[in-house]
Amino acid sequence: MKKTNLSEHNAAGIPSGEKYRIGVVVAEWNDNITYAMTDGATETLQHYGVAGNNIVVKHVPGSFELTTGADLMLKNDASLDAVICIGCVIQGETRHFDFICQAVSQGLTNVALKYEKPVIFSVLTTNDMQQALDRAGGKHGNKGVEGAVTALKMIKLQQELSKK
Ligand code: RBF
Repeated sequence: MKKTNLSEHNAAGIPSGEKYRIGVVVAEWNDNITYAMTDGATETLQHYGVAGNNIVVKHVPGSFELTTGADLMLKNDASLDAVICIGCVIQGETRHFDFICQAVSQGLTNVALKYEKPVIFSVLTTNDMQQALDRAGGKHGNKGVEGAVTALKMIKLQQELSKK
């Protein structure tokens, strides 16, 4: 069966996070959404063995600032294995949406390549609030949970490849 919703993940394929240290950067815009995603992410990390004191949560004003937030975290804490970036950008009447989405997706890619560490794009880009609610613990799961699972898988991949 094609898997479209990682929130219903298969525990068998998910690495243990026991030895991992993970940053979470959270945008405060649309915080009813981003805080629910953050809860989903941190609960999932702990469920898979990441110690509470190895989950470092920092807040930034809006999704545009996620890039700087992730960069600062990786620059100042070399023991982080990955950073999960959580935001919610909702389409408004102006083109602001396009600029923020473009900047943050490209910005986070650049940070990942700069530090050679997984930087996870858990940013909702929706037409309206209902679509965001549906993805922050609603009918389409919780994309924060998916971000956590993705981080665990990417750290494992990086560690496997860097041993060779
Ligand atoms: N930040 C978000 O995370 N989600 C949004 O939907 C969002 N919409 C914005 C709309 C406008 C018109 C402006 C000016 C900012 C918006 N921001 C949003 C904030 C943005 O990410 C950033 O914090 C500010 O532009 C300051 O750099």
